[in-house]
Amino acid sequence: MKTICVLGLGYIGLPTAATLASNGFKVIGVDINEKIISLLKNSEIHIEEPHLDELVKSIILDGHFIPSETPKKADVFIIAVPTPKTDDNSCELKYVIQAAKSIVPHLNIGNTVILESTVSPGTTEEMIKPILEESGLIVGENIYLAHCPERVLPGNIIHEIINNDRIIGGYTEICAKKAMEIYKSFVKGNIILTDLKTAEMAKLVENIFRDVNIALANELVKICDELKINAAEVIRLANKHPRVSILKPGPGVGGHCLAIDPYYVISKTPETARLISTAREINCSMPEFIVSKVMQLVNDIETPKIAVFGITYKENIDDLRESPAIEIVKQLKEKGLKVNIYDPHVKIEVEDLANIDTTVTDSDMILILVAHDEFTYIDYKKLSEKMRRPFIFDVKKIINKDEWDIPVKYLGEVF
Ligand code: SAJ
Repeated sequence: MKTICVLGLGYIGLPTAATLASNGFKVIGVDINEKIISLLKNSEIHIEEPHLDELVKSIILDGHFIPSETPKKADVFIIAVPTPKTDDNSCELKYVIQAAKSIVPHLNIGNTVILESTVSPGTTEEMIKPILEESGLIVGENIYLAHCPERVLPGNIIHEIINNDRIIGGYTEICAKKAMEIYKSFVKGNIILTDLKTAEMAKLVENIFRDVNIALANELVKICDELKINAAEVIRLANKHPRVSILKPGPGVGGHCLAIDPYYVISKTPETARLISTAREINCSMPEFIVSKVMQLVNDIETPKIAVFGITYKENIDDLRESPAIEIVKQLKEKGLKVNIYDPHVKIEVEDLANIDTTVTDSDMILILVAHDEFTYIDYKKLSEKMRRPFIFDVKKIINKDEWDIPVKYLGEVF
């Protein structure tokens, strides 16, 4: 049985480790965060992701998954640590470098090292290869190096990790093939081999595509607002064309991928990446736009009280990274509004976000910023009886306004 050491047990590393362990590998799951390791030793996990907890419980029980604070000898090393954005908008490599250095003492002839973390084009060869070669082994000759970018959608990771196509970039063709041997044990989609830089760039481009297209939808909302046209209806009608598919406008773009990855291309080619850069600006301006609409809706109230529904960066997860809802709450508070938040997915010790009644009581507006499933099951009529002035601003368009005898506005409507 091959041993795989997975470094980084976050949103990508843990599901990857769990999937490998349930597909016949012995997996050593490494994380520098002691809390994560001690939770795992008790068969508990630190993130919310559908079906992940059952999977982790079963692999710990059958002995295929061993949580550890340090790397151990293995046949394959997979690095899946965060690559956040630095203050100057380039790719922070310190965790990747730290992870690569930590495996050097454990490397042996024949080992394969795979980087899954998202990085700027050129990083795997320029930064990771020299670190691995500090072991005295030579990449492409007696150890193998590949980049296999993750492409799973948070909230649907366990399904996508198996069913999505995978791109594998190798330092050499043999490096790519060595990495493919691992992924083909569980990937049902196609596995496409290429070189390192192309794989790095393809990953970034996937998220750029989405960010740019969301920016178009968001800009249309602003344009239609100026022209007094219903943007939601315009998008619905335009999408009836067989080759048009405009994405959904919203409060902005959050998460650790779409809101960050474009900068890794912009920082490398700032003069050229103009569309990508403008898309970022448009998406980053959406919280301010939403706040201006809220202000317009409550301008007749002295100290408006807003009940914000949803603070995560998107629906049905607990991830707060780069969440536009956080920025909206901050800006509303700066304008002197009272804001309470209801989010059944988030547990913050200092604030109770799980109490819908306290959030809504005496409020003047329910502001829906995230499309959590729970928000579609609520009896809004009953809930509105607790409000000072019943009104819903549904930015994500998740409730049916005809169902409730309360004023409801959607983002994109004329108001
Ligand atoms: N959003 C909109 N309008 C839309 C779609 C999304 O405003 O029509 C917003 C969401 O509310 C959220 C943000 O965009 O704030 C990002 O959400 P998402 O669901 O589009 O994507 P992520 O960031 O959760 O995951 C993306 C995925 N990439 C693509 O779909 C191209 C995922 O497959 C990647 O693995 C992930 O980035 C990553 O880690 O790179």
